Amino acid sequence: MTTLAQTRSPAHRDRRLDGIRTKVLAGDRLTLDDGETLYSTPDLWTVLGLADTVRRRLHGEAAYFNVNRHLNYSNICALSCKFCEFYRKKDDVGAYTRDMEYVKDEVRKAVEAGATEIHSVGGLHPYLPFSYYTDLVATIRAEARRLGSDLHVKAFTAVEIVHLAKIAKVYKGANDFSDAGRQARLDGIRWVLTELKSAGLGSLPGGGAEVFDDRVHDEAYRGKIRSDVWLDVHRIAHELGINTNATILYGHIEQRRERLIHMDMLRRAQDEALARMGYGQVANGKSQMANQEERPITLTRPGIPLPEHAAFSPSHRLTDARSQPAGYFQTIIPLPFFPDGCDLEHLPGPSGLENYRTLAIARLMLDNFPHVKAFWIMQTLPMAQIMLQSGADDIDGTVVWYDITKVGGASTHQEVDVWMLQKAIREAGFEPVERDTVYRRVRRDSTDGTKWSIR
Ligand code: V47
Repeated sequence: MTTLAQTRSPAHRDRRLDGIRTKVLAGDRLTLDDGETLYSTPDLWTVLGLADTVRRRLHGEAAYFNVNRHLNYSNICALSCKFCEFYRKKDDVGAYTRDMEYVKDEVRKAVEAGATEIHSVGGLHPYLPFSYYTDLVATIRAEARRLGSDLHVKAFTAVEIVHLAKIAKVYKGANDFSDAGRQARLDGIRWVLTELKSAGLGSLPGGGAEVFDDRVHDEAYRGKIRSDVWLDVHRIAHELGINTNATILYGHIEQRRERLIHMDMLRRAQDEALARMGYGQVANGKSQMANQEERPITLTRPGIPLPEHAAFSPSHRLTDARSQPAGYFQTIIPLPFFPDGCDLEHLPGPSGLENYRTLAIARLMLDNFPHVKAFWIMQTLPMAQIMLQSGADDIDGTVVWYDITKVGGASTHQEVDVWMLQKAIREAGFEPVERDTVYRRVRRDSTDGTKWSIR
């Protein structure tokens, strides 16, 4: 199989990438300036090829997908983010809030389709009580079990979690900027996550991060939580043993440097999460973390177990693994901005080449994220195939209904079956591996493909 890396045009070879190549091959962390070079070089093939090298080192020939369904419980939102086409106000045409009968019906369809995951997010509904959200999670889990299956519930972005803390009246001290005020808010977030976990929440999706920059925040999504709070929610989730994902929404009013800073903030947060899992003690018992600034925790060096293996397989246990389960960021999902129908509709959105480049740079910069997802719904399946050759190892799942962005402004019904996902992955030169939400391999029953177990 010829990879993109091998088809690089020598005419565009950029010597500025030589030092970056050396670092990538050694598994050393790239700087923000390296990231700028990766963005500015005309030698795109080398950028994609380097990301492919890292991706193959971590995952070999494997490319992951899952069987999932999205369930948007309500599109009513107190916010009015300029990039968002999804939200409605309470009395708008098309506003909806799903009741538990609707939810049960969706669970039945998911189980009949053999799904392993429900991905559920919604707007910041101003009136639903906190019990609605615990009911939602508990109903999904209970109904799936009643039907003889199980569904992992990946639900609620960090933005929703903070909203729920306000709804539950546990987000105290919103205007108190002292340490005590901050601690009160953190306690509220912890309470919400603990309640949701008890109800059956399995993990947090990566949405709501947008771009970690105050200027961009104030111009495009004022009213949303800022980066520090988004990172607090994910850190607390990790402390509670809940895995999470992260996104970056790019190609609107942000600068490339701001994307790189966003990536850097995420990898620092992941350094902390991995340290909590016991990373830093893995290599010959020597700490990788002697000085965090100098020795960040990277997963791209040879011999470092991926967190999912460290978490689930006794043979990969970290020498210093804590007795409490610790969560971490599983995957980064670069989301290209779709202008259709939102307040920033006049912007062009990112080009195809910018999409490839940003995904590859995410793979190179986020050296401690095990996975990079090319979300095929937004990237398109043909582009996701090339992204598998340039940094991505995951293309997400069967999805069925996706309401947040509408490709071409039209139908929200986007479904591929497992066979099509597998075919797309094979065509791209990889071995399709069905995973569950936390990246364990799924085994399908040979006589009834809707039945599954974890290998
Ligand atoms: O947070 C909203 C983005 C996100 C637009 O965790 C837009 O596995 C582009 O987070 N153009 C929600 N993007 C989707 C999301 C996600 C998707 C797939 C998998 C996972 C995961 C998470 O969608 C929002 C926002 O950043 N979004 N509007 C738009 N016009």
